Amino acid sequence: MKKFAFPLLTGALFAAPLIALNYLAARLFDWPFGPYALFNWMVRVLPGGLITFGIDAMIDTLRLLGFSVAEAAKTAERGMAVLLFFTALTLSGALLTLLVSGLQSRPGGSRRSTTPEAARPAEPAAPRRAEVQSLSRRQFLITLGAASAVITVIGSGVGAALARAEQRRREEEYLAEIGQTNVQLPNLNDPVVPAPGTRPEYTPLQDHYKVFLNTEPTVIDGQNYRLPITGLVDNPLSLSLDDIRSNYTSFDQFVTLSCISGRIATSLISTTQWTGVSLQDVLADAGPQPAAKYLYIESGDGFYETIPLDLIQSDPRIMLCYAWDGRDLPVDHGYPLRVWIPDRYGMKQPKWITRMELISEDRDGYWVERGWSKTAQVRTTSVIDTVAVEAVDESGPRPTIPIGGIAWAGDRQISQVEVRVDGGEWQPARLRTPLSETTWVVWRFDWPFTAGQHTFEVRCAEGDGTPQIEERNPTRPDGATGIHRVEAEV
Ligand SMILES: Nc1nc2c(c(=O)[nH]1)N[C@H]1C(S)=C(S)[C@@H](COP(=O)(O)O)O[C@H]1N2
Ligand SMILES: [Mo]
Repeated sequence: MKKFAFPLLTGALFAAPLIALNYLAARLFDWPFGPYALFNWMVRVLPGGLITFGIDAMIDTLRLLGFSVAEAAKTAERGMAVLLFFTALTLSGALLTLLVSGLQSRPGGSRRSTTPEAARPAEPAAPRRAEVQSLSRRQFLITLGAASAVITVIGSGVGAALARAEQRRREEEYLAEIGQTNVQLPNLNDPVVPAPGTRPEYTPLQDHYKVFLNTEPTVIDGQNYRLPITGLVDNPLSLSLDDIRSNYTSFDQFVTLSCISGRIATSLISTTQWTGVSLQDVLADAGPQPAAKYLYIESGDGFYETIPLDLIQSDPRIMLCYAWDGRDLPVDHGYPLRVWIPDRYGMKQPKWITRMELISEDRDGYWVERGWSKTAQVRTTSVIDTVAVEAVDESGPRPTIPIGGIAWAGDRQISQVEVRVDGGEWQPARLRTPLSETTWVVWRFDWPFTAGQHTFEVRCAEGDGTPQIEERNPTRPDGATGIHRVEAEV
């Protein structure tokens, strides 16, 4: 056993800096990275059953260790590739060392000691051959170890710094792509970078979808604006825009809004930041009477809706909103005031509000009267935005094609997104930390691809694990359900 320690150590001390230098060169000059190349090649030539077994074993181990599989799988795969390559290099190095030292200690090498000079009495202080060898071996190992450590640390350190710089560049690119915003996005450092072609996570304001009854948006004069709050209240109010902005605590909320009339993968869905005050605070000032059970809201364009008072009083997030994306509400989106109710489709959320009245009897809203859902609760959905065939990613052990999109469950959050190719196994996608608990989640799946024509499907589960409804349902009356499917040629 001891016989192999020296060659193995020598092999390892050569292997580590070689891999580090290779990593650096891969970052600097786009060289292939040996560990990934080897891994990739093995995956291709080894029998499929063995690969599946290996991947399953890895996933089971990750689960056992309590890792999120989707997040950790790629890191584990990379680690395995490096370890494998390191082992292979170390063994090759050890073999080479054995061969070289074998050559040096061949009998021919020591025959000289039988020449006449050697017949002289041995100098007593001369160390025996084995000692010389172990001394110089130790010297050799120390020197090699030091050099190896220095090169490994510097090579992998600089390589990692370059990789981080690349990540930062991508972030900046991402910010440039989503356009100008006054708003600080909380998740710019998220490691899950959207697949190229994924819609912007934060919708540029001018691209936010628009829906209104009339042919033109309604224009309201904000300067002379007053919001009357009347009906079953002790203290009827008439609030100016300034009253609302300065007399109540305002807050911001990243919000995804969608129209109930959108089909699966609709473009009638967008995300921006909403600013306003809690509707329950404002109503408290009006002093609702015990008989008051509903809030009736009327808009400048003839639209109207009713919200149960107990819903408003139980959910402080329900917002009387005066700003989007850090500026006054755009005219198209309801200037000067609109309402936000979490987890409801847009049809329950009036824009261009002109008056509010507390009433005792329920009254159906504009679209409810026309056959749409009474509650209009958001139905969980997931969408494939892109199969980025032009963006093959060779930075990992196996070349992959990024697939990406969004998933949204109103305010119920998304715990899992899965992708399936050609009706095969459902595989977990990685989830980007969303802007808030009420926005869509951007997901990404790096697919180790095969060429040809393929079908891609996506499904998701809510925060508590409830799966999205896979069965197809039309938009009317409750909102569409079903699995989004796309075809792509790779
Ligand atoms: N006053 C008024 N509010 C309204 C509507 C409307 O036509 N008039 N449309 C509703 C519907 S159906 C939707 S989907 C959302 C759309 O809001 P957006 O145009 O700001 O995206 O507004 C809702 N609020
Ligand atoms: Mo809508």
